Amino acid sequence: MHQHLRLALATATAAALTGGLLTFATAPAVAADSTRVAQADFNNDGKGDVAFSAQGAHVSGKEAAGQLVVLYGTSSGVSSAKRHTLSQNSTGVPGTAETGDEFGGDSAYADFNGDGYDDLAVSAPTEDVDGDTDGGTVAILWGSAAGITGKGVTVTDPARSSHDQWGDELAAGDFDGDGKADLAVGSSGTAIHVFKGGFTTSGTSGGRYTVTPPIMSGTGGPMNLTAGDIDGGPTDLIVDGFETETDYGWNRNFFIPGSASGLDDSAATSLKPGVITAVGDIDNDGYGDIVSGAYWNSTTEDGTPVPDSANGGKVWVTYGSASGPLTSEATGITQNTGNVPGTSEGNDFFGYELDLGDINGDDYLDLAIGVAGENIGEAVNTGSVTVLYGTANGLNTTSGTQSFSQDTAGVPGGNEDDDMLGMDLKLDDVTGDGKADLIVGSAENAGNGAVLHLPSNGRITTTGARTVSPSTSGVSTTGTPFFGANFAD
Ligand SMILES: [Ca+2]
Ligand SMILES: [Ca+2]
Ligand SMILES: [Ca+2]
Ligand SMILES: [Ca+2]
Repeated sequence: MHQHLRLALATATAAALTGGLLTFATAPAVAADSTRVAQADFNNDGKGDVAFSAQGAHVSGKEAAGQLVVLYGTSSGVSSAKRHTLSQNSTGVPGTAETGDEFGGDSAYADFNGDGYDDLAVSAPTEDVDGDTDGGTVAILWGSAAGITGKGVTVTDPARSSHDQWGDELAAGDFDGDGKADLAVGSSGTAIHVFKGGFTTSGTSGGRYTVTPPIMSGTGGPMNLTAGDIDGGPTDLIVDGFETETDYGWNRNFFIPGSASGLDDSAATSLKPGVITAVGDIDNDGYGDIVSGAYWNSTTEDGTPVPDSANGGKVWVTYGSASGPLTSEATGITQNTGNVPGTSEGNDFFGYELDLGDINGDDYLDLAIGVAGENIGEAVNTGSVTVLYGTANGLNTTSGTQSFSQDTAGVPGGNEDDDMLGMDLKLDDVTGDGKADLIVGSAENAGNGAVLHLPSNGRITTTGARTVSPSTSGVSTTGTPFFGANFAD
């Protein structure tokens, strides 16, 4: 979620001024989940780890230089006790922490060098590079038995003069099916640069090529990149962008299939809209399914745009198949669908963030939905999270649904204005029991941010719930660090 933080910053500012969320925005970052959902394990101990940004953090007095926080899974879940907090001033991390770099802006994990430890690609998308304002930088930080300790290399921008914000979007996947993880890097331009796997610890990749989805130029490039296998072949890429054929401001997603020769943009097809996407196999048929959050720019069933003010957000679910995404059969879910908790109201931002994971261990992936703009009682934009469970027939919207806010019994904290609970989230098994736990970011305390941990006992439970805060994690609460605004996917 790169652009997600900018949204959050803009939103917080606007909220402070107007008492309401902005109705425009660009996006958040999402997951490289494939059909079985690959969660990060940076220290290879069998327990999922989570990495997220505090990209607005002051570092050595430099505003929004940015930090990256990695929480390691334990049998009791994640806490600030087992973590690394890194900046560009940390030993081994390329670069230097400077004002406005926004280190941590986006991040994506995979075992890039094939040593068994997941590694983390991380950007500082608004870092100035050799006089190029907001040129952006990308680094890969290597995993190890000790986790992400800071040792890393720069992924050099091969076309600096043709775009800015190198690394504004990152996604990792095996797009050519050779068994080596590739890295897709977006920027302010339309071309996506793909570094082929076979990375060495000194940073050499196995080659490079570009793909160009049919998104409009001049709109800041793609909003989000999400890797996942939709058609049973090599990993595919979902691009959240803007449709070339329609008016500016109308967002559209694209499916770019992987192939033995890598991502094939000539075979790109259009998807339902949404500015944040996750991929995983909900119905356990072997094909990854696409969920996209159209939280500010939703549609009617025939695809006609609906003004944001008229809806609270929609999540489109497009199931995969051997022939690719079954877009014509996609279904839209809102808070008014079936027994989905809540009621759809303008600017609820239902679908602000999404992630898929298997909460109950039944091999059907379950969906967590951020509703970051939800008003509850007197608390404006306090936010909530909805959980829907997967079945052989897809997501169950009639029974078994769950919803959590900070006023839910057992959840730490309380609902306050502009907490924006659900501004990012992850469903990862951080306890190692085979059941995915829920990790939720918020803008708690005027943009300081916080990360809420809700374990699974077969369902998401508040037993064992805890909050991880910036102040216990080595992140200054000066300014608006937005601790937990953007999770690595
Ligand atoms: Ca681990
Ligand atoms: Ca590795
Ligand atoms: Ca499926
Ligand atoms: Ca499940």
